[in-house]
Amino acid sequence: MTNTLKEKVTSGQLITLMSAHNPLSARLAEEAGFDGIWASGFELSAAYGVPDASLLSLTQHLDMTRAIAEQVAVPVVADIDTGYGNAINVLHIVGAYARAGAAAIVIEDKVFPKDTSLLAGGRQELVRIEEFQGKIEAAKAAGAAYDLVVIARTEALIADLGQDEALKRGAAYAEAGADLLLIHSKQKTPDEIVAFTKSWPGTVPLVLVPTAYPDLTEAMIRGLGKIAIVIYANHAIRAAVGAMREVFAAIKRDGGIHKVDRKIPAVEEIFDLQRVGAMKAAEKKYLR
Ligand code: SPV
Ligand code: MG
Repeated sequence: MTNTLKEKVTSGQLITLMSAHNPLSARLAEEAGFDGIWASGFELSAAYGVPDASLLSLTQHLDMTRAIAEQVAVPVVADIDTGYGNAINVLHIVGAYARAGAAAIVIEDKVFPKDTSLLAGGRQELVRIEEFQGKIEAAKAAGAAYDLVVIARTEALIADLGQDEALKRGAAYAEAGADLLLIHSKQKTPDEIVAFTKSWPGTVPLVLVPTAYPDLTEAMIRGLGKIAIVIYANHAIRAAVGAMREVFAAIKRDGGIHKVDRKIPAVEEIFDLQRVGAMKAAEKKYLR
């Protein structure tokens, strides 16, 4: 099977990924026209009601990645956090993600257990560069048979280690064989990311997650060059939370569902998202 994500990266167009925490949100993202799905650790953690701090098991995230990949045609990029341990854990799990249908994995250079990146005062401790190079090499080796894209993510700016450290780590990760580099930032303006992009020698293309600096538009990202992928990393769960809060409050306020009914998607829309039509067609064909 050809890796369509790899083809898109090679084509030079800016790839947009939307987050998902289940197959339904992934299907909605595909329907909206995103190029691929971000199987986000943050979103899945939030969906389980727990912090994004290495609390969910590998199996929980792997199973959700598989369930998502089974329901969409666009490529799925799996957020494997720190790789659930050391390079041996990475070697052990990356093939499983590829077999689950992931087109790419993103692995970050924080210590296990990690803390989420955008939390004020979060624990942001990085592993040694050599150790992370070993993890990247393990991921490449385990993914080779599947043509898996390996994206190395540095948290140097998240950990306040500065541009030089971020550039040094990026270069070391590209040297270790990473296909792309995700550079994460928690600054409220794009300045830090713009400065990094300008200094980046372009050894491998970059991946951005503009959650903290939402003013950086796709047009601006294209203008910067060197950036292959933009990830909208938590907009499915935030949209879901906003929509549920609003509807639940309205039902309580109105004392029934009589007012909201016309404002929310009809049950038939959900049937469509469940592909009930295809099942009905199959019933005609196979049920005797
Ligand atoms: C995620 O969506 O799980 C991410 C992006 O890794 S962030 O939450 O910003 O770390
Ligand atoms: Mg994550």
